[in-house]
Amino acid sequence: MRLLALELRRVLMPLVAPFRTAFGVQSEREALLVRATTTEGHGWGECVAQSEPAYSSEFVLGCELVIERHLAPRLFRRPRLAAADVAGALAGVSGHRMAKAALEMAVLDAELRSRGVSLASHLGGVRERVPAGVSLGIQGSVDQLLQVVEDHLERGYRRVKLKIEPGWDAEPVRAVRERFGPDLALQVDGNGAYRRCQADQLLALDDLGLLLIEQPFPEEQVLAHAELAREIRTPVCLDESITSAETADAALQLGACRVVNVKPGRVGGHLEAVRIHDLCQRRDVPVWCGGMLETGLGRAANLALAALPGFTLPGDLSASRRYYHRDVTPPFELEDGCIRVPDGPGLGVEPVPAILDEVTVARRVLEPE
Ligand code: OSB
Ligand code: MG
Repeated sequence: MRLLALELRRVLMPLVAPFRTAFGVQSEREALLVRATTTEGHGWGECVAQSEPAYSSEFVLGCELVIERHLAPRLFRRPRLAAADVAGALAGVSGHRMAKAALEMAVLDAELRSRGVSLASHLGGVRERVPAGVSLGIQGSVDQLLQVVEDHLERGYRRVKLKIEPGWDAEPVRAVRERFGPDLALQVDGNGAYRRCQADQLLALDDLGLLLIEQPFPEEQVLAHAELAREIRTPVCLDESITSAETADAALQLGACRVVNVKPGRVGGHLEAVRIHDLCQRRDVPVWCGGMLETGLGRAANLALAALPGFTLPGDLSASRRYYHRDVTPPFELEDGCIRVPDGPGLGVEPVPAILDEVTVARRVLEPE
């Protein structure tokens, strides 16, 4: 097929509650949605970059610019384009994986819709429903945290992830463990906020029965994670540091992690995410699907990925209402602590036009020269 146009929509959606991590507080989600028009029909992509380059170096306006100036022209130039060619066509641009992933997702959706194949079956999914985990931000007090955890357990979430930072770690996490008991599937995420010399604060978490500790040190400190992994019994999991199948392979060889958080946007797309799944499966390394507060479009694509057999831990895949009062797609809901994997062609979901228009703050259409 041939790419005829790319529509970029910047959307702004209020979050149900502010989300605080070690790198900042967010009360709304700014996101970039991409609609690809091709000779075979259209498809949707979502860019997971946030407003600020804090979680990673990419950010929404930067993604718009790199798509317009550097990525879109490379795709328009191709007389024939399949989703499997997108990464290669964009390889001359270094980095910018979240922007690239959004384009690949849109082309892949278009291709699969036209063939009547669901993304889950295309990627190799084997599950119809996946267990839902919830990622809970840093709270104002331990009491508030206990309340928020309780609310989500009542809704049926199967696993809880707590955001931590120096000063908000052993005490709140211990309080949650004591209140909800040893059977609660509990893990923590440091978002790179710890220095190597603060390893003692991480070791203080080691007797709390955590499933894993996610990315305590900054993105580039892979060796620091390998050193910690030798000192701590709790499995170390990497998020920010895993930017490709290549870096995942290296991190595993270095012993920097025993579990991998796979986020398609961070690694340049769903096809690269499947390669990470495959290499981890060959080594018996559990993977789980991370989240970036996606709208229903990105959520649909993440659910498809999480349906693969190596995703043996619950992901940061929550119901739409955990994030948004009104999602751009029909809302994803919890059913007995699980979310159903869409089985329609492509993503299996589409934005509701009226809602999409309401949350759109900027829109432009890119076309071949
Ligand atoms: O580190 O996993 C993270 C959200 C935005 C940026 C980074 C992260 C997160 C989350 C939320 O933890 C996951 C979700 O529910 O989408
Ligand atoms: Mg994380």
